[in-house]
Amino acid sequence: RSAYAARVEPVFREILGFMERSTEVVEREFKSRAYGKAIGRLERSEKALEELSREELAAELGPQCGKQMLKHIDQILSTGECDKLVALRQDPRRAAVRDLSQVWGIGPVTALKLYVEYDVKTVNELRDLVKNQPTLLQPRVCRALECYEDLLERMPRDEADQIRERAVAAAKRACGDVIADAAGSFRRGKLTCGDVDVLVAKRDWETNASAPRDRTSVLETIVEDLHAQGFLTHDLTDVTRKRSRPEDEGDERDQSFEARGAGPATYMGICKIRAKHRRIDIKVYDPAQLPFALLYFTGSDHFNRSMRYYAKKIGYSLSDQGLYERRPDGTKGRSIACKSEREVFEKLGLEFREPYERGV
Ligand code: DCP
Ligand code: MG
Ligand code: MN
Repeated sequence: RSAYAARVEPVFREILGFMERSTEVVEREFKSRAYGKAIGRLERSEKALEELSREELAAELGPQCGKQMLKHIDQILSTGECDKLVALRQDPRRAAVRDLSQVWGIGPVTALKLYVEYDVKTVNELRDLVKNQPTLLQPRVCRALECYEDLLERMPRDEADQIRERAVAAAKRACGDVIADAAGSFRRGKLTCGDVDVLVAKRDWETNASAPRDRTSVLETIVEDLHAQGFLTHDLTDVTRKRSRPEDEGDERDQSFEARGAGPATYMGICKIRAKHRRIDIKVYDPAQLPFALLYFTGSDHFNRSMRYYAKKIGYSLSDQGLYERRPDGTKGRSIACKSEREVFEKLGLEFREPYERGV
């Protein structure tokens, strides 16, 4: 790496880290998400970065490297620091946003609002406030807030394995001939997992494409079963439309439980195992989509991003639901069927990578 890139990158990464946790605050200082893009360009650059001049580095960063960013780069290069970043590290708004946005369902926008409008700086202060104003947060965010301490922890792998087994057993009870397994960090072989990501598809749908309501009803059966066992303790998605509340619309995350169009039925919730609350996600897909869903939900998200980027570069579009040819206008063209994850790599002309080789 060039001396320039080596000095600029860590500072950019810090700015980016701040952006991911506290967009609103940081955007006032740094105006845009350009730093994330800039790092992406540095990572993907095919140039020998050690040969680049300051101007060439700026060119390599692309159009997002405007006057402001160049000013920051110059300061970083001459002093190793960036004044705005120094100020940001001490900004009380940022500290509050960083703390509050660790609660599931609270994003930077809500966190900043809580700080500005209610002077809430910590999760404990938020709990006190919610006691007096129970409707301040959405019910599912209140539920997540109850388990806040547990959910901060990553779970050991053997515990994730037990959750996986419980969910797979429930899926088998729900529809017999079923394909069900854990994706995510568990499938990548990680020693700890933030949650367990379970993918389900009913085998006999292979010959008879599944309707959205079928995927929804299979998911409902699985979720009811796990509730009846006392395994699931809190829902973070509304399990039925009847229970969904109008004020839940326009949330920072998509909360729909029901399958929509060709998409999966999705459940997010909290289960209890060994006296700890743990996060579990369950998704029911059409089996034709399963190889793509498995690839997508195995991640890592960084691996996905680079694979999607590559697919796009060679004229395809890759998602959790399929691989498509890309028309010149950027819209999806013909869908390319794949029977396995391995086939998706093949169709893109890529060497297969085992899940444990797909990033941290
Ligand atoms: N994913 C993605 N882009 C996102 C979110 C998720 O590509 N914005 C994919 C890649 C992830 C997978 O979904 O690996 C599962 O998401 P998780 O958030 O559960 O991430 P992991 O399972 O990889 O890690 P963790 O152990 O923190 O759950
Ligand atoms: Mg996960
Ligand atoms: Mn997950």
